[in-house]
Amino acid sequence: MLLAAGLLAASIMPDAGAAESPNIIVIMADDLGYGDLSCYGATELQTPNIDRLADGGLRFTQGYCSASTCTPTRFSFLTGKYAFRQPGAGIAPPNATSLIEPGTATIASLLHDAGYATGVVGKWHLGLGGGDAPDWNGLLKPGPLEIGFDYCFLLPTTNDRVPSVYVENHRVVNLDPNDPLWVGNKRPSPDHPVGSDPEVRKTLKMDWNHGHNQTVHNGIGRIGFFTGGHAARWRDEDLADAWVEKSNAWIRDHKDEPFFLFFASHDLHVPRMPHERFQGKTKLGYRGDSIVQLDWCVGELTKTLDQLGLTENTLIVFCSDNGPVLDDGYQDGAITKLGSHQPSGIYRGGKYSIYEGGTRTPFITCWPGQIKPGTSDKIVCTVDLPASMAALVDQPLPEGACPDSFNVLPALLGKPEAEGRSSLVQQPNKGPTLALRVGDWKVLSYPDAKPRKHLTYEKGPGKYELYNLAEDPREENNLAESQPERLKEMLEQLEQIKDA
Ligand code: NG6
Ligand code: CA
Repeated sequence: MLLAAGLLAASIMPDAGAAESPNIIVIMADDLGYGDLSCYGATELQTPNIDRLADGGLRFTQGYCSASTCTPTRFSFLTGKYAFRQPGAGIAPPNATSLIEPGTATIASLLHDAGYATGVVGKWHLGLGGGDAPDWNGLLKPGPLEIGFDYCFLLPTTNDRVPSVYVENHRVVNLDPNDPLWVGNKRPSPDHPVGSDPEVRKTLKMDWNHGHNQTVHNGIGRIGFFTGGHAARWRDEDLADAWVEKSNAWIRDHKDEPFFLFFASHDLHVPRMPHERFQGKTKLGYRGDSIVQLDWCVGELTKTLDQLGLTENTLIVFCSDNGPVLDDGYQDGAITKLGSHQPSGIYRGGKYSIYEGGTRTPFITCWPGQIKPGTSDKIVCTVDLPASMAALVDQPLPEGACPDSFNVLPALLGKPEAEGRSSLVQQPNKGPTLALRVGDWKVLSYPDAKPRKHLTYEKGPGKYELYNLAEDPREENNLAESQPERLKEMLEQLEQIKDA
């Protein structure tokens, strides 16, 4: 199967006469579910800028991210390798070091080798630096710059994990050497403000529900402890503005050469604390307001492309890193204000889940003049972007690179002859639980399922579940017992992929 993907890469190119070396922007949302956008059926809020991409491009109904949490999806999106193959590719903790080895072929290195300027702005969450922990006061190396990006401006971990600072290229931005930054696992002093302290808790701007009771910064408890670095600290409310400002400046700097921008929004990951101007914009509380903020970001990027005359020569891919979650540890009204909104659309499960809601997420491609507007039911996944973008720019994949990335470029461009992926492995946060989708069928395998308390890491009635997604898109009718032959066949295929 991998071989077949390689052959496809060589044989199917976009139309001759298509703009050569188009700019490429991948916009990845955080925790955005299938039903969270008005172009995917949401009625309780409006996302006009993202809808415009969908109206002018291709809206996928079977577009996936490869895992139902962040780090594994981002790992796979960059490397074209399923995260279950990579030890330590679960949700990265605050002091995680670089997960992707320098020299690994990534979507960025492939495009860089094809002559592109390459930048990443926003959430990283793939570890920084080497050794035991990132050198927060020194050089944060290796990182994006060692795997193909020329420029980075980052939220190093997540917005709920410390440290709450920006990183630009190899350094924390605005760090005062007289106020060094310390990040660790233990409360650094008895008077250090932590969310678990009942007195401190009374003063919080947003209270926590579970976890998120360690260092308090900007009135919000976080995961992990940090001190120092005061001049370098951001406000949650300003993150989206920072991503837009840095991205637009970088696009302007590179307007005369082909560029690849990975715009990695933190929206709508917890703590959902959108800028004051978006607070209260929806009836759905800060979760809805964060979606509107994300939509604003998309509008600002497309406005810049328009101003620079780059719209026709830019392919935009819009996607998410995992499905939706309502209570992810803060009391932000996501549940109480939900009303009739359906974050996963009709699908079962969401973030952390192996069911469709965990990984079937909004997926839109837009390239005016090249992609005929419409919808597509082809199966495509974020893990396919390295091989597909390499094919777009005619950049050969090095031997063994991006092993799980299929060239689905024709599907991404809506070509009539296009086929999507023939199979797809879906992953919750960590293995060994995995699902395999082949055609309309999906098998779920739980070799050592350990249901966890607050996570929707559901365990099926048995060790295996089998669904026909065409007939049963909500995964309610487990056919594992009634279709033993098919179950066996698909489990064997999953084992083959795991061993490949
Ligand atoms: C969990 C956090 C959750 C979120 C998630 C990572 C708690 C209780 N839960 O451990 O809030 O941060 O990790 O999300 O702390 S992800 O989208 O980056 O994968
Ligand atoms: Ca996420």
